[in-house]
Amino acid sequence: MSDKMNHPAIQAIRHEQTYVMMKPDGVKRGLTGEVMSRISKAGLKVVALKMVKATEDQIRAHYPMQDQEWVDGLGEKGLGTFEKLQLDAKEFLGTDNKSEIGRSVAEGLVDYMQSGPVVCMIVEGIGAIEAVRKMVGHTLPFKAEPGTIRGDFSVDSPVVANVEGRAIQNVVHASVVADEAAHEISIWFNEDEVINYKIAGEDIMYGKIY
Ligand code: IDP
Ligand code: MG
Repeated sequence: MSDKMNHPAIQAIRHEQTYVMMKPDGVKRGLTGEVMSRISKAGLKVVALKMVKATEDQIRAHYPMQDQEWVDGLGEKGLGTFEKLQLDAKEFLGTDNKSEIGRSVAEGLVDYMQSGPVVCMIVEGIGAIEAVRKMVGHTLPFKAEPGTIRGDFSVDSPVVANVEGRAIQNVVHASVVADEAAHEISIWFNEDEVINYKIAGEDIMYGKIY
């Protein structure tokens, strides 16, 4: 092995970690094994794992509930779909204000994530954050490509969800960027819950095979 392989920058790429969580609908539908299988087959390693009944405080810490931009973004996602379908959001939701809609979606999310067990995982490997996010697919199930977890296993729409006053049920959560991953890992796991071990494919998938 080249000495450069031990360079901290290379090791950081090699051991990148992301936070993945089966949401209550995914757990109840028995999709945890399917999702873990896809992650493992891609060569990524689950280094921490547990099923919990999330508390309200954990959910409020997990999502950036105080970040107005994030809240507005939640409102905008739904509004875009109303516009596309030429539906008047005001008629169905009583408002077309992105902040108001976003706040109500965020509160729905707090209820959704407590509606059953979640399965929490730390997933490690080269480019793990982006790799898992690509596997997970678009937030809105009807926009998620076939082949992605959300595309293959969910079909929800923000219009239907917002009119019903609930969050979109899209099977799984995954971090988008490194800061988010670090924050989420710190919410759900203590350091002593992370286990280092070697997976069977590690030498083949992460090293020279000739
Ligand atoms: P992400 O889960 O793909 O990262 P975020 O924008 O972070 O998407 O939203 C968090 C979660 O909030 C989504 O996974 C989904 O469950 C829910 N959500 C997002 N947008 C809407 C919406 O317009 N209506 C209802 N629920 C939504
Ligand atoms: Mg997100």
